[in-house]
Amino acid sequence: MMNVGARQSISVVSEQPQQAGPLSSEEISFFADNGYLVRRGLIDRDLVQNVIASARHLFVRFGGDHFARIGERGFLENPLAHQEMLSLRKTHPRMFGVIYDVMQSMASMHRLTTQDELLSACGQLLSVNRDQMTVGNFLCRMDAPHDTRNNLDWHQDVIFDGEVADEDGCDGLTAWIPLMHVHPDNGSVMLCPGSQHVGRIQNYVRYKRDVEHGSETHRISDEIVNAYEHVAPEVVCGDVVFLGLNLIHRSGTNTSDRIRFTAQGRYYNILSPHFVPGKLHYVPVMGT
Ligand SMILES: O=C(O)CCC(=O)C(=O)O
Ligand SMILES: [Fe+2]
Repeated sequence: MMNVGARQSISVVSEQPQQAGPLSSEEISFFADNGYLVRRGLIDRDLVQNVIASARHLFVRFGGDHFARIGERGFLENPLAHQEMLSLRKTHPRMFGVIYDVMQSMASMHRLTTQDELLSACGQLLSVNRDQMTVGNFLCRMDAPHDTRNNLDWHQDVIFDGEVADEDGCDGLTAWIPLMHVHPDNGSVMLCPGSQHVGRIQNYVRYKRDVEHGSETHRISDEIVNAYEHVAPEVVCGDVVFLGLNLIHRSGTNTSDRIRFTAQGRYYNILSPHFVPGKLHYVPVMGT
């Protein structure tokens, strides 16, 4: 762990060895104490590649044939792919939004977030059998450089409207999966270790940004957030960061010239007294 210094002592978690097999009891206790856990090399990289291939197919289908000239292999490492995606986002923000929305229900996203090793690890962290969990809110984020429309300020995942399957947050978690190298310069997710112990925060501000194509964001008072160390995990494809639903965290700032691609799944323990039964909904985003 390297301390990059700041009033709030931001620590970059990197340089950990890859681990294999089930989570150890130390890892499970670390998650219980800190509200997060970085697991190296758990995610099948081929499944990550399939998600990236899906994104490329959607850009070809809805963004234009010129995307077909950019090869599938190394798509996210190709500066041209990022230039073209950013140009589409600028010139056709609605189409970029459609691609963003459809990405969420691509079959490859479901496979990524329901792979065996991941479900087993989630089951270990939630103390349930992997067949006793729901998974939903599959999310593939595409965070543009210097974005102020869609980045998320300090929040708890338990608070999201219409997505809450756990009214308390203590029996659910988010698996946050980088689809590329994510580091402080392109927006490592920022975490407040131990903040999950406070439980669901009450005086929480949620607001819709007053900008076109902006999404809702959240705010938790500085007083609460600054009581904690801030940790920014540096991760590569194959890694996963588990976040308890009550953990306070926020998007990092992407100061690179590329879109940051990440994925998430949210897992809930159906045996929990806090579990809220619900169903997922298909909402058309084009041609209606
Ligand atoms: O990846 C990020 O920037 C954080 C996103 C996040 O916390 C969320 O989507 O709930
Ligand atoms: Fe979040």
